[in-house]
Amino acid sequence: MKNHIEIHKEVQEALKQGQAVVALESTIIAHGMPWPENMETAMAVEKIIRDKNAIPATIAILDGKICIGLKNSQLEHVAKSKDVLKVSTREIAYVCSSGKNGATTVASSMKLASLAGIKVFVTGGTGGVHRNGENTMDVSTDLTLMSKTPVAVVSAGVKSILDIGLTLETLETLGVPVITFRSDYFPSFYSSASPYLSPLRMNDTAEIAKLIRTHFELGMESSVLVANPVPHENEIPYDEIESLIQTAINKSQRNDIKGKDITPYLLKEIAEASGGRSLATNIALIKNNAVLGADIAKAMEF
Ligand code: PSU
Ligand code: MN
Repeated sequence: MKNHIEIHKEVQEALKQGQAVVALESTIIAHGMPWPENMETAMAVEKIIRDKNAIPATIAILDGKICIGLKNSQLEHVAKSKDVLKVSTREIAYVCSSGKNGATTVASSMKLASLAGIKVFVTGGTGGVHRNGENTMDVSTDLTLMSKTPVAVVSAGVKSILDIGLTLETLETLGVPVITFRSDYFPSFYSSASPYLSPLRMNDTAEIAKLIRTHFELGMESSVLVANPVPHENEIPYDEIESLIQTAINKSQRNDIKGKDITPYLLKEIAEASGGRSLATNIALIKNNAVLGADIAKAMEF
């Protein structure tokens, strides 16, 4: 396995010392946001984590090598180049064996973070069960990996391009604890709430860190999902974003967009239709998640 993975020196050192490390995905950079906002955000998120005295480890595959922790030049390649494939778990071996470049999703980042020994992972939003998923069977591998990867995930919930209710049901089936930070309702990415109650609510990071620690000490194989509502001042009200989402889904069906292309397609359509407003919200919530993720990772140090 060592032949395929390169852990950045700083990340390696932190893991050895038991210092807090926060893993980050790269699909959000390569396929979730446009240049140059993607690069600026990726760097800002790393800085937020460093300022909290934790070490960021952005994950990507470059020239077939799995990189845990990126140099700025590598980050820039992921953000700028057109040759960076979207890599979920099933594409990892292909991209490695063919020496290609890939940006990792929540699923593949979790898997690789776990191989490196990292316990906390921060993203914007996770994948889930798509609307009409009970017929199309479009269910993100993110959920499968959450069922069998002991890495905590901090996200702003799931977008309503997904079926939030079915996603929460599936997380229950898969045995994944779901905690919402300081809210009774599970957040819906652009909005701080959704119509769905969160299975658990916790108000402080030490309490969350203790639950995660206990979950892993008991040998549970699943993840813990920590949902962090976008700050009120940055949110887009549920009803407002809903019509844009519906228009984007209809357009994706007319254009016969399928499989792994659906999520990036919808994100791009919604960003354009909202005149960049959804992008600003996206950036704000990722930063907000980085703060919480770093706080949790720090609280797990001791
Ligand atoms: N949701 C977002 N932004 C994203 C993604 C999801 O709000 O950028 C990305 C993440 O990398 C996630 C992936 O893991 O999309 C899920 O893709 P799919 O639905 O094809 O499994
Ligand atoms: Mn899918």
